[in-house]
Amino acid sequence: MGIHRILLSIFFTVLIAHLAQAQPMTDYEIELDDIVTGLSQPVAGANAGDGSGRLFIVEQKGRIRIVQDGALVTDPFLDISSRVRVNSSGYDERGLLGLAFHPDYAENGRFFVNYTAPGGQNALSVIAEYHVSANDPNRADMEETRLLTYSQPEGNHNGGQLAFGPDGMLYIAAGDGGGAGDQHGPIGNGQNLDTLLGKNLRINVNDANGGFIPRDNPFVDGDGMDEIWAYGLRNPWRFSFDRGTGALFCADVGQNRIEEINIIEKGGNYGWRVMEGSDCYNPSSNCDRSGKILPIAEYAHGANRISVTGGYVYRGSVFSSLHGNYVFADYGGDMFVLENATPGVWTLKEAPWRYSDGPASAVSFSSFVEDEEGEVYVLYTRGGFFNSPGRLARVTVPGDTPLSAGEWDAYQ
Ligand SMILES: [Ca+2]
Ligand SMILES: [Ca+2]
Repeated sequence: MGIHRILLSIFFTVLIAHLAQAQPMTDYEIELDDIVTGLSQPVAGANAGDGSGRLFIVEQKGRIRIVQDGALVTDPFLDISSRVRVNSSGYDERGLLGLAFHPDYAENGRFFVNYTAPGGQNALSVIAEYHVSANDPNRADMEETRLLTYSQPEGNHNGGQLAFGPDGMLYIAAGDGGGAGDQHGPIGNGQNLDTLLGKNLRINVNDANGGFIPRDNPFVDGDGMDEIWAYGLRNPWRFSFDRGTGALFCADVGQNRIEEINIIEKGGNYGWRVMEGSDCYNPSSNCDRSGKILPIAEYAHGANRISVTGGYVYRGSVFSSLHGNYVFADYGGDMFVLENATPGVWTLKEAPWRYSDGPASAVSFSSFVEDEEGEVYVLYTRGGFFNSPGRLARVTVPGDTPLSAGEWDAYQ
C-alpha cells in the first residue's frame, strides 16, 4: 500500500469518526427484517407458549394464520369469517381483533379470541374460547364457548387486545363505544363504571361457576361492573405485559391531538374523556384532574403520527440496547422506543427505521407480536392497510450486541 493510500485511509477514518460525533445522536435505529408477506389485514399476533416456536397471526376478517419455521402455513389455524361482523372491503375497526393462548395451552389446548359478531346496537363484542384439534396442532376446532359479550353502539373503537397476565387472568381491551369524543351518555363511557366500554377488563377463564369474575377485581364488592380492572380509556387497541416485571403497558389511541402510553394499575382512572393525554378534553379547560393517572409518555399528532400502536417491552436476548425498553409505533409510520434507563423513569425516543434491504417507505403499522424467546415483530403493510399485502417483520437493531449470559440469566 502506498503512502498516499495510507494517509487517505487515515484521513477518512478520522473524518468518519468526526462526522459520527457531529451528527445529532439517534438513540435507536431500527431495521425491519421481513419474515412473511401475503397476510390479509393482520391486526394481532401471539405465540402459544408451547415450545413450538410458532407465531399465530390474526387477520381482521376472521382467520388465524400460522407462521412456522419462517414461513406462512397455507391453511388457517382457525377461520371464523362467517361469524365475524366486518366490512368485506375498505376501512373498518370491527372484525377478529385479539388472540391469547391459555398459560397452560401446551397441556389444555385452550385459546381465546376477541371479535365483533352480528348483534348488539352496531355489533356485539365477543370474548370466546376455542380449542386446538385433538389430531392436528395446526388446526383448531370450530366449537365456540362465549365467556363475555357486550354491545358496541358504533363501528369504531372496539379495542381488541387479549392477553394473559402473570397472575393467570385474561385481560381485555374495550374501547369507549366509538363515534367521537366518547359521545354516549351524560359522562361518556370511559368514566361510567356501569358499562364495560372504555375499560380494561379482567376475567378468570378457569372459573365458570363464579361467572368468570376474579374476586379481587376492584369493583366486585361495590358499585361498578365486576369485570372492570381499570377505566377512563378511549381505544386501548394494544396492550402487553412486560415479562420481566409483569407491568401492564397500554397504548390508548387519542382523539385529535395526543397519543399515549400508560402503565395500568388496579382500579386506575386513565382520564378519558375528561382528559386526552395530560391535557383537558371535556371540558376543554379547567377540567377535574383529581384521581386521573397520567400517561408515562405521550406525543402529538403530526406527519406519520395519527394513532398509537402499542408494542412490547423487549426481553429478548439478541439486542442489548433494547432490553427493558418499550418498543412501539404509530399506525402512520413512525417507530419509537420508550427508554427505561433509570427505574421508574420513561423517556420517549425517536427510532428511525429502514428495511434490512432498503430505505423506509410509507407504511401502516397495525400491531406487534412477541415470540417465545422475547423477540419482537411488527405487523404492517407497505401502503394502505386495507388494500396492501400484510407483512410480518422482525424488529432488529443493526450492529447491536447480544446480552451477556449474566444479563440474560437475570430475567429467566
Ligand atoms: Ca360491582
Ligand atoms: Ca389517558
